[in-house]
Amino acid sequence: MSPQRAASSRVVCAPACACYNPPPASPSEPETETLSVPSTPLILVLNGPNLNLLGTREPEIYGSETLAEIDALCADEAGRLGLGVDCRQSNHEGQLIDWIHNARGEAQGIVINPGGLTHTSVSLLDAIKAVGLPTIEVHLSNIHQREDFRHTSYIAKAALGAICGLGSAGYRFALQALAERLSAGTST
Ligand code: CA2
Repeated sequence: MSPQRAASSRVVCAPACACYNPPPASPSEPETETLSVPSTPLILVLNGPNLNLLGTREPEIYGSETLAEIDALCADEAGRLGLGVDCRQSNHEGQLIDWIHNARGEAQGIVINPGGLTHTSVSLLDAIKAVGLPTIEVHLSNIHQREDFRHTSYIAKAALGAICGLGSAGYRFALQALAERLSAGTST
């Protein structure tokens, strides 16, 4: 397993469903009616550089939860909302960009805490714009109450919205916002 893959966990929480999807009829059989099983919308939850260190330092800024605990919170909330989540973290800009590209056709939305790349990365912004998926930016801390260089977000230019300063609850609220948007039938 590569180091990047080790930082990824895919949790797909399918809602209970009573639909029956029979196997395809053989050519000799008369055509039968097929009831399709609705697929579970998948949300890619991305965390950027240094967020793997959560829970080890600076709890007064970022809280005391670990990233594994935040991933578990996302999986729980997604299950409650009838969504699946694919939670990934990388310290590498290119890896995050590749995951965003791969989300096209696979995921229906993105929740991203880009870490420090928020304030520097035009390339991450371009990737989010390129895939056109509804994206919500999350920050654990209130970036507007911190140093001036944290007040600018490149990602905000492409994001549907941003949540900051609410700690790990921000990820829950982001999933709720995407669920509401998807159920309203809006895909971007
Ligand atoms: O508040 C946030 O979520 C941030 O995205 C976190 C980034 C920071 O650069 C952004 O301005 C705001 C940094 C994450 C670093 O996380 C650490 C956690 C524990 C120990 C050290 C770093």
